[in-house]
Amino acid sequence: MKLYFAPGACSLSPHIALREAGLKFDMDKVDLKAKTTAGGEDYKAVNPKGYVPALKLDDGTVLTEAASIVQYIADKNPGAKLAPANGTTERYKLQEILNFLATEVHKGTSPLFNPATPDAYKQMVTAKLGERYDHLSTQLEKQPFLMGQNFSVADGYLFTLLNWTKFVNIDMGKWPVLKAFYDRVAARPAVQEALVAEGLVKKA
Ligand SMILES: N[C@@H](CCC(=O)N[C@@H](CS)C(=O)NCC(=O)O)C(=O)O
Repeated sequence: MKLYFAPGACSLSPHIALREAGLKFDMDKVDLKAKTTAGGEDYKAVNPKGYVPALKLDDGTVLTEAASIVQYIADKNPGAKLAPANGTTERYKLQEILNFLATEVHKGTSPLFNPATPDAYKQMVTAKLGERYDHLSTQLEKQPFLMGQNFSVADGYLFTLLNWTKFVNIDMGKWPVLKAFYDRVAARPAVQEALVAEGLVKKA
């Protein structure tokens, strides 16, 4: 398998999942402006949508969309318990959370990275995002992880999205429960390995 990633982007979520699952994989860094990879590939030929993440399987199939990729990874090693079994109500709950993260939080944050976004719109987006953080905070007040007592692929995704707050001028101090969650997930060895591999933190 090969993960196409950009440091600190949403591809960090499947990257964490791959390490949590203990799977073997290669990585290829994507230049999102040039749409080329460090390995010398034309990235648009890999993922015509031109964005990360993409996961190329050993048979050549390319999976895209973070919420789908992380479920594939979880199912590759059920023993790691990164997702409830397919077909169970709990699995639909996981999909509900992944979809919320993808559409409300991930895409709710994206405009804040764009220098062309007008300030008034940035304020609206930040306020709406605050409501989403409030919801997540209420959930995580009751339990350590989004699905309950155990870490799942949804937690790696939320960690990735919360990691962006420092770049978009959002003060996590307003959501101490989310900050505690962030620190809890950051302390996981697989997460540290992913951060080091992407050059986001130095090896301890
Ligand atoms: N719908 C996609 C969105 C992926 C996405 O937004 N990727 C960003 C990085 S976080 C990207 O590569 N942007 C560059 C571009 O759109 O050209 C998913 O959920 O995986």
